[in-house]
Amino acid sequence: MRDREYLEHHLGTLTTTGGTDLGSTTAVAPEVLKRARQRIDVDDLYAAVLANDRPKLARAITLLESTSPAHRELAQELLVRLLPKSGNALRVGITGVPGVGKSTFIETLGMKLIGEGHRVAVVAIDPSSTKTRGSILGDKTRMARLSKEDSAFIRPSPSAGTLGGVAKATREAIVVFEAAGYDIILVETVGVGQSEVAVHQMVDCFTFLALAGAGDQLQGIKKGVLEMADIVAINKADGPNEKLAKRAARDLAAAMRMVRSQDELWHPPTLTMSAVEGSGVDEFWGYVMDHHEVMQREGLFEDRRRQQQIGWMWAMVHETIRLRLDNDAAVKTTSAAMERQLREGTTTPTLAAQRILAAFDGG
Ligand SMILES: Nc1nc2c(ncn2[C@@H]2O[C@H](COP(=O)(O)OP(=O)(O)OP(=O)(O)O)[C@@H](O)[C@H]2O)c(=O)[nH]1
Ligand SMILES: [Mg+2]
Repeated sequence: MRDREYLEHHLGTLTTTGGTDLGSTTAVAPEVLKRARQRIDVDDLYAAVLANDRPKLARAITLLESTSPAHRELAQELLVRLLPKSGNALRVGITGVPGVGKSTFIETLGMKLIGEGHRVAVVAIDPSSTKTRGSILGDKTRMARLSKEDSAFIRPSPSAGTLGGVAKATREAIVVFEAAGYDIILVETVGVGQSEVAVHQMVDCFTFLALAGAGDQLQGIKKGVLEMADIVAINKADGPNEKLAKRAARDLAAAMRMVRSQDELWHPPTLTMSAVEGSGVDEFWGYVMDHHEVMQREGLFEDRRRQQQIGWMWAMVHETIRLRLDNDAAVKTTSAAMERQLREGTTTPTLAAQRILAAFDGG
């Protein structure tokens, strides 16, 4: 039922024009906005979000993901009103290579949390996903129990677009979920490209799931991710794999000590767990709580959120400029000419760059 609801809202009146973007850089014509307003009642959506009306919550988020300029404008109206009601959830990021068990873990953790009386929203960032429909259903089957719970809401990644656009939609979805009273937000991202950095920018606690390798190798671990992680967990520590996982956890703990300063107020713990069997999940959440307590006590919690707001603002500025640059007619003409001249060896990259920027400034 929920899948159908979800798809209906995707395929219904709020059509997206493909790809999630930061939206238009030009003003919306008043008559276009008026027509959009006739179909989308912001007052009604606002009240419905606060009342946690599930179909309308989905609709509000679809509105945020829309690339139509009129929808973008209405979405911002809705967000501005919801913003004072948001900010009260704990936001936890969960990253790790494809197949490490993030969705399985979120299902187990989510069930535990709603059992304790929490309301859990799950969002995802997967800018590489072009098979949106497939992954919606895929994720829902992986979280089969959680997706049936009234205290949980699973929202798959917006359809493929720029990472900036996808991250923006997810961040805005968090505002909506918080206003609707969800007190824990879990953000899943696949550990490829820059999506981890984007998630780190929007969560209070950033966790990293890893696997023990075939030997005693650790798999898929980038130094950058260890630098960001607040908690590290080796998943699939079950059956014959358990011993290997324990050893991997020790190695990883040592690696963490190398990349992290000992002066930090929080020393990221490394644990083993099994998302399938549920072992280690309580311990994991205990660390999330410990981390939260330390951050609050040291005044770092609010600091981090404020830093994120500033980082977010600049990300929007950079992304918007990049979009404008890419879509600028004068830039397109000049850059074609500059690329030709570079191939012919009749200009230098510096001069060519100057010409393109001059075209942009003049256009
Ligand atoms: N043995 C074992 N298998 C697990 C565990 N957690 C997940 N799996 C299995 O690993 C596979 C991948 O799990 P997912 O939860 O889909 O992994 P994911 O990280 O969400 O994958 P992507 O969304 O594709 O990045 C599935 O077949 C799971 O059943 C675990 O703790 N132990
Ligand atoms: Mg997954």
